[in-house]
Amino acid sequence: MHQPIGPPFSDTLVQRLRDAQRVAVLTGAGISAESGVPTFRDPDGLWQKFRPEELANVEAFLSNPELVQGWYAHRREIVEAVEPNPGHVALAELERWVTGRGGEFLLSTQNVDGLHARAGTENLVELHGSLLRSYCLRCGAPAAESAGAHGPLTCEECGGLVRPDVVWFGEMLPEEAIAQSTEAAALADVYLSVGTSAVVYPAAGLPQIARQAGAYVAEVNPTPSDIAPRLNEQVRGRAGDVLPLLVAALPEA
Ligand code: BJW
Ligand code: ZN
Repeated sequence: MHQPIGPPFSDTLVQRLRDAQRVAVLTGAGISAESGVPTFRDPDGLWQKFRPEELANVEAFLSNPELVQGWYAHRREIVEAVEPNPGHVALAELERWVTGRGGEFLLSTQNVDGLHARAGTENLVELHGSLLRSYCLRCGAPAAESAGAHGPLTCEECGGLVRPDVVWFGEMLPEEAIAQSTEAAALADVYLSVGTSAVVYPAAGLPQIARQAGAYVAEVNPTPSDIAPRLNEQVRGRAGDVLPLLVAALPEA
């Protein structure tokens, strides 16, 4: 018996995209997995080796700043050594397709790796900050990394501890970033949730806001996320495989 091999997504999703005026996307660590950036919660993820409570909150940082700075320096080296993958590139193409037809597009990412910008996405919101920036905990001055320092990195201006410009547990997301993302979710005709386990809020609330406001919401993930049952469609597959197929299924702008 031969099963016809079709695309992993429905005709409905393609049709909704064709008709959409506003498209918004949420991404998580899974979209960068195929570039070689480890996710957090998968079996080979970052948190199998390091416990989040030791590293991803401000108390952990204050009790062992060198350990936490070292962990982020290590992750920065990883992201600087990798390239965006076909999933990132397809989302940049999707933006050009939507805006080329006069529509609106926003990509809200939980990732701190800078790969969406490198792939060419323009209307981009970084909900959890960026690994590529640091600032002084005491005076707020942006800090340049100084390699080979002994002891924890400190601010050149005031001697305060230098921390990565990321959002840890218990910290507020950048106000403008969450406001813009919430508005785009509420107005979207189609919303894609890509490569996230959807356990961390408020980001995980965005696809649900979109659904409640009437968008067609699809998830792209090889395994169902926490919120999958609440969405319209689950596209099972890797972002780097599925998203280029989805963009190829759209008519020329
Ligand atoms: C693939 C793939 C492939 C693999 N293709 N897919 C409401 C209810 C309950 C709790 C809260 C709530 N509101 C707030 C909270 C508290 C807390 C929270 O959410 N806790 C929950 C865990 C219970 N939230 C916060 O504290 C947030 N702040 C806040 O709300 O402020 C207001 C406030 C303050 C005080 C009290 C109360 C409210 C801040 C959250 C900050 C999260 N920060 C981190 C670390 C960033 C820095 C760093 O990078 O180190 O962000 S945690 C970590 O998780 C990181 C990620 O962005 C985030 C999400 O993870 P993500 O991206 O989903 O990755 P994974 O690994 O979980 O999943 C990967 C997925 O990819 C999997 O599904 C795979 O299957 C899939 N996949 N290969 C497609 N090829
Ligand atoms: Zn300072």
